[in-house]
Amino acid sequence: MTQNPRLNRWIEEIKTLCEPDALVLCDGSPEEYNRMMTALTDAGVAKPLNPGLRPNSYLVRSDPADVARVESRTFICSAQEADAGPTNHWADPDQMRSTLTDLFKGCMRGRTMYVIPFSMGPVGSPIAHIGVEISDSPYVVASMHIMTRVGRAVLAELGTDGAFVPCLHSVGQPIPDGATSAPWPCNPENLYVAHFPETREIWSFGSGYGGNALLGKKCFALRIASAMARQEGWLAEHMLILKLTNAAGEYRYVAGAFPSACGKTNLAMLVPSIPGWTVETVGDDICWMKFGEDGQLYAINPEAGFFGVAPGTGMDTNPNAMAALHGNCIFTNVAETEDGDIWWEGMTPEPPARLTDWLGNPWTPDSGTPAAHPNARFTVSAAQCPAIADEWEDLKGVPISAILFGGRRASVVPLVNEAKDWAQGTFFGSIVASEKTAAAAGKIGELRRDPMAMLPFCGYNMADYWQHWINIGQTPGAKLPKIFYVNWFRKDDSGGFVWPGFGENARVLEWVFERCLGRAEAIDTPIGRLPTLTGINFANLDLTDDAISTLLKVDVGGWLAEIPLIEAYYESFGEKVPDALWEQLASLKQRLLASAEHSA
Ligand code: GTP
Ligand code: SPV
Ligand code: MN
Repeated sequence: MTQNPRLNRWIEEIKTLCEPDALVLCDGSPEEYNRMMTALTDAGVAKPLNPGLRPNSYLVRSDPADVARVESRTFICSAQEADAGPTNHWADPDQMRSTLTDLFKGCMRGRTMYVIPFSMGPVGSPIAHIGVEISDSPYVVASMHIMTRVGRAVLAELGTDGAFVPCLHSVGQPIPDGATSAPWPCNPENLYVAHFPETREIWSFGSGYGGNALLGKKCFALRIASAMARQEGWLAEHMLILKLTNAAGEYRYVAGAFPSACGKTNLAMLVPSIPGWTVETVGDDICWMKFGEDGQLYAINPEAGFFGVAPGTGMDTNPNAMAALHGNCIFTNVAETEDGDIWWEGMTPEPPARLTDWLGNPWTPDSGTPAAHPNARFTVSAAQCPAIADEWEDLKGVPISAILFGGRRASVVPLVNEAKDWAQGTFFGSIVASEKTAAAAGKIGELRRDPMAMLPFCGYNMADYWQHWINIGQTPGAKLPKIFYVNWFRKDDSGGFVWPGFGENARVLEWVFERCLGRAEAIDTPIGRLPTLTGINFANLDLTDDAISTLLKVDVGGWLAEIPLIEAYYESFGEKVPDALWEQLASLKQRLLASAEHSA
């Protein structure tokens, strides 16, 4: 059915295993997208929104048991358990294959099997890679249309012998003879999101939502790609990519890793509060970087759309996202207004008087429950974002000058801290901790280490990944980006955010930019290089001197209290932790102790 014999054999094999009623090779056309949305509407799971308010857009309500990534059911199936490492769930590849083969047997009965050829990255880019997802979910097909490049151009690029990552997906709910499908079929009791990094395969069963089901995203572009990148000497990261231009027209590209629901989309689309400066978007979630001939790291956004957190997105926080959402969108698990439009917490300052909530129940501001699920998401083509950079689909990628690491930290971590070199920057990335969000199932607010924002997404042993970062820094001829550790989420004693965030983050970006061009001052401190108290433009911000000193202070006691926690964390990885990181930790401790003694 295609020109690629390996692909044809795989399609035949899966068809025999899953026993679908019909098979469709997806062409990525608008007609195909419309067929999917019509099927979802007929099934009662999608609802067309008011075309006068939100043209060609749909509200989808998932099963309430299928609303986020499920990390506890996500597996790395490497031959050796040590290659998955202590932060991943490991399963023996043969055993997992046998478990999954049993589950997939006949799982598409009564359904159509869609074969979705997709490119992660602009078709033909030397940084891009191809995958093929087989899925029995029309929601997945439609979402993949928006989130990736699907169709004939991809098959042409694949040719007769091109490489692709096979991504097998089923919602895991065959339809018995004569019965009709559940509106949102899923099988949470038998959920598996399984990765085979050595053979570069993905098998996902039982969920239709987000990262569990759109396999090009976290499964391929991060877990499998990170393992590919290690072998091939490049980086696959959970990072936004933005283009920052100053009032004089000088520009630089910045990448930034923040854990799920910690501000990547917002930073990528930021409207700077500093006159004359602009931010343009290259990517909002994933970044693939390879060395160019000039020794710089060139980045592409492997995705073609945004699957963004809806709650908190409003005209005051992210007007570019709001403008992008004018039409042609899928909204999942948001609330519905009386006139057939959408709403979520933070979209407007005042909630509407009456809504239908994400579960389909009547809702008023007194209901005491969220109207939209906290992990409600919008799916929209990147091209619709008014801030999208002209070069976002450049085949050669964009050269990265700075990398930011960050997370939600109520205390200790200052607003911005520059690493003196790549090794210290890698150390910064390795110790990132963040409060858990609704993007994954589980307890919200708990502080956990999330190195490089890759904790749930690294397809191999995290300590080997750190070594890979160290190795990248030792590449001969490399012109490496500067690395910064930022924190927008510092809280005061009453629990409010000290830093206004959002558009005001441009003030930190300005300092980063000037540091990259060698024009801003920094002070060497025990924890890294910090701006001087006047190094960041805090004008017209309404920040007290107290707040500024909280944001920029070196909390020696707080850091000293972290040291044993970091030591214990590193120890949990055993021998594999790079010596370079242990050295970073030891010298940090020494500098902190010296500083504590000095001020005592
Ligand atoms: P994923 O798509 O899950 O990877 O998330 P993301 O990193 O793209 O997160 P996103 O930008 O969607 O932000 C998630 C939440 O954080 C939203 O509710 C935002 O309103 C909030 N947020 C983003 N930036 C800031 C900021 O600078 N300050 C504060 N206080 N909140 C922010
Ligand atoms: C994340 O959780 O980091 C996301 C959403 O970007 S999902 O695609 O569900 O992984
Ligand atoms: Mn993400």
